[in-house]
Amino acid sequence: AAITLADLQSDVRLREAVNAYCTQIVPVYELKWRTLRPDAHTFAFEKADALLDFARQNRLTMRGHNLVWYADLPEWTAQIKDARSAERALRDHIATVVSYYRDKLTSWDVVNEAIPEFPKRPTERRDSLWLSCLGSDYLRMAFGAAADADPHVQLTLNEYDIESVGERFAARRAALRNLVSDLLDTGTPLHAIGLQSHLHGEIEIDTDGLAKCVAEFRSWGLDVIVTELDVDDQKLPGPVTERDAIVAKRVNDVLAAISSEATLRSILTWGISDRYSWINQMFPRADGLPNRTLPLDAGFRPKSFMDVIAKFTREAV
Ligand code: 9MR
Repeated sequence: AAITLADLQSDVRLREAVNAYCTQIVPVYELKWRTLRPDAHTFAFEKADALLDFARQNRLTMRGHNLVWYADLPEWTAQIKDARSAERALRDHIATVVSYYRDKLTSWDVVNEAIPEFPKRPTERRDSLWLSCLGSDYLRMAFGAAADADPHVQLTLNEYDIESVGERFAARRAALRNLVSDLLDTGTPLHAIGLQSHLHGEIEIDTDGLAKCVAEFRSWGLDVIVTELDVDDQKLPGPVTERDAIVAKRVNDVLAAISSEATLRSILTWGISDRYSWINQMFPRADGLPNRTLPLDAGFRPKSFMDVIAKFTREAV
């Protein structure tokens, strides 16, 4: 599960739940630029280190999220305006952070969310500081720098809204496919595709489209992992039994589609308890009922979401 240090420190039930159910954690904030980089010269590893200590004390592994993203950059990065300073900042960040955690993390989201929200063409890349200063070369540069700094860690390209039925999702799959094939054609050290799987309760999973996409990535030698699973239930019916059943079905469908074509070696949910979910702030329900988006409810009781995860993790063993 993804966790934040603040929640972990303030709630013993969260610590217990992570210990009871998880084998792996990922920091929500603590490895992002905004936390790690108060200024251009400083690396503030304390919070991420505290999470790594927690992981090690409890025999959990930790993955890294993320090295390059269009969002959540500290204000000082607005001073980066040209190719030279962008390349210097990017290389400095990746070399320092990845070598600091060398052999300590299992996997890194090297680039997060690199395709546009609504791609008009598969060749389109998402607008960012990095794209505007460096063009799409920034992707190759980032993966290369990460591989130099830790030759053993799994290097991942992480993307959302790949999983569901509809034109936009199909266009996003096509754009992801284009980007991945581009990276591999140019010899980029890319090892895995992270499917975030922030699922939309009211939209079916495109099991065929997703399975095809996963099969293709596998045929190119890539692993496919689930990195941020949860289900936005904002638009689902209120009654809890009905709502939980739809949420569990979405989770089942996405995991079934992926594992029909790949061995799912890693499933991370974006939080573990409904008490701590970004969906509560971003997509609250109009009827005022609490969201039910994660494997445990707000009282840390397991829901059918957890049974589905258990089924797939058993199958993987
Ligand atoms: O859930 C995270 C939220 O609390 C943060 O404010 C936000 C910005 O750092 O990031 C959210 O996590 C996102 C993740 O980093 C990338 N994929 C989408 C996640 C949900 O928005």
